[in-house]
Amino acid sequence: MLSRRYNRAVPDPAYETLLSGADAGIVTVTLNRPEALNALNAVMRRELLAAVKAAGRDTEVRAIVITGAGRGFCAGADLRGGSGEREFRRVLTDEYNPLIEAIRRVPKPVVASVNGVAAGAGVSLAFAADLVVAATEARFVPAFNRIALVPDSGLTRTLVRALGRHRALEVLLGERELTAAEAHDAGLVAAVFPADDLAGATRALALRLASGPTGAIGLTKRLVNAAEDASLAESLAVEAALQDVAGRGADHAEGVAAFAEKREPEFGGR
Ligand code: T3D
Repeated sequence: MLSRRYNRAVPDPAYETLLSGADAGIVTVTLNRPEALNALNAVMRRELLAAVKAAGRDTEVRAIVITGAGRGFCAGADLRGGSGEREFRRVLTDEYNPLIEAIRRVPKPVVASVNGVAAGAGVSLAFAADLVVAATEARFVPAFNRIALVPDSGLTRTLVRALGRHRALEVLLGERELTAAEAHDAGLVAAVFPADDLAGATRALALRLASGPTGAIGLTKRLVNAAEDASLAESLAVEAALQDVAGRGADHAEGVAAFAEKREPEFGGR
């Protein structure tokens, strides 16, 4: 249940590295280590996963927004610990990958509101969201090769699918950052706004999503996830199965009634 009734992100005693706010069916999670451009340390990775899962469980939450405090969105892995003795496979398998999967699987729309620079796994995090909106000065810096690492947290797949092999390699090997405008042109970013307008535009988008047919939105997200890997036959079968679920929801009945009565539907999210 949404226990916190406020419309801006504030310190939450449950979290050390996040601000969190909830109202109107929207949970806003703000990465809050601005002195490190919101780099992901172990605590933040754990807390962000917990926040996404909690929002997924809360039946009153109908949209999730992820953004950053200060001038950055997220600078990827926290590098302040140095390069020695890092357990890359374990950390990726146990911490980053579950976070990316949770964002992809949570049956509610997730909006990344990219307020500034994103780098490394911060780019992966932004593009794991369902809809990405960005400030004009936001930029997407691959960063991995610069410190002799490889892309992770899903970025290879995202970029190859969005840009194609050669442009993805140009970005990843050339360490060529994408501006917000370039990411928009590539279809990775839905819309770009002046910095001062980003929060308002994000809220308008989240409100629209949160007043939509939440069940059908969650099932549509599941279909899109499945369609990325499925054959046509598999995709058709999953569509049929999930349409059966959506078609039994109260929001579908409301949508049909509103159509017949020539009025706007009022979706309750069920
Ligand atoms: O072990 C694992 O976790 C495995 C997983 C790896 C996945 C990854 O994400 S690898 C990639 C890690 N990230 C990076 O390599 C990015 C490093 N940062 C940068 O390249 C630049 O900071 C930016 C391009 C993001 C922004 O540049 P700029 O000039 O706008 O800011 P800045 O001056 O470089 O940074 C501002 C502060 O943030 C600065 O602190 P200071 O000097 O003011 O006290 C800087 O040290 C700090 N900061 C930036 N990025 C990180 C960071 N602190 C810790 N970790 C960071 N990643």
